[in-house]
Amino acid sequence: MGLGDFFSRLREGLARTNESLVVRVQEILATRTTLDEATVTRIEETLLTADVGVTTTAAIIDRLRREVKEHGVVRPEDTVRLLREEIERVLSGSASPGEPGILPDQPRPYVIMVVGVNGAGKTTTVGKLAHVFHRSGLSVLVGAADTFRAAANEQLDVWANRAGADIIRQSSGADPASVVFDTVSAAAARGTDVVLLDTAGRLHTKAHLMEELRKIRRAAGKRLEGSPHEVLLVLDATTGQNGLQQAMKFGEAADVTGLVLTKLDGTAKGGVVLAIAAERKLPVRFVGFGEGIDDLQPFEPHTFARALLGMPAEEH
Ligand SMILES: Nc1nc2c(ncn2[C@@H]2O[C@H](COP(=O)(O)OP(=O)(O)OP(=O)(O)O)[C@@H](O)[C@H]2O)c(=O)[nH]1
Ligand SMILES: [Mg+2]
Repeated sequence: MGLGDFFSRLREGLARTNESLVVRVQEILATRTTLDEATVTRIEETLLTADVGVTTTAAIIDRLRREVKEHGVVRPEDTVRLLREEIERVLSGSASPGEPGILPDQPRPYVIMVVGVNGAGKTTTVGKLAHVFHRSGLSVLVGAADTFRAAANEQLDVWANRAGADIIRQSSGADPASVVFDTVSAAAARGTDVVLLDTAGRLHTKAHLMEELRKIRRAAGKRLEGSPHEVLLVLDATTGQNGLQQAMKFGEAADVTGLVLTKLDGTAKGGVVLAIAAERKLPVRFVGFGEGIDDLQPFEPHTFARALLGMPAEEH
């Protein structure tokens, strides 16, 4: 797939949010010639409905009011431009520096552990990530450290196969820390570039499950000092703001280094990305927007903003 195709897929994935957000704002503006107070209030409601969040909505609305005050009349097309600028500004605060997908100067093997609540999309994300790395010419080893669910191994096997990655697994019920140790050992022995560790879904309110996660983490560090180099928290965007807040608590309990937002295609509330970005607690590393292997991309604020707003890909 070329870059243009990737952009189209992202934009397609974000179509429902675009409809609930940008298209609605455009509809509101279509019948007006100036931006009056009633219109600003309707735009505010639209942003809140798309789960953009109170902080970000307030920032956007403040900006609109300031423009009206300073320049008197604000034309509808300028409103959409202001909206885009504000969205980009908020998103760029949450991007991680560098090129997230490619990892040129990182230690080898580069170990990434994937965590999150039940059903968030962890295993799917591991499969898609394996594909992203494999596609960029890196060797990938996947560790099946979800030994809790009986079918977990088979599901991960299918994804590893699709992505062209090898997998290390033990029987279901085995100690996940031991799978992690085995996987990192095998990767070190084989000279593998990237290790992806899938873990079982869990709730942060269950202390023993959080302790297990720390133990899994230590097992990687014991075999390879400094690893895991990243712990990615997978968040299901369809759970809306409250769900995400809960899951963020998980992040605090588990030494998470970055976020993956999944299922952005399944929701009209993709504005949650803005809400999460505004908090600036953890960088958004990847976004998932479908069940296919190509439906994951490194998070890049400018591109994401354009896709969210339904704009065409930029010409280079
Ligand atoms: N539409 C859509 N579905 C997704 C996406 N990511 C994952 N899913 C679906 O969400 C469901 C759960 O995904 P899994 O990857 O199994 O989630 P998990 O976090 O590994 O689940 P547990 O291991 O049981 O905690 C599956 O049906 C996936 O196909 C996405 O970006 N978009
Ligand atoms: Mg899973």
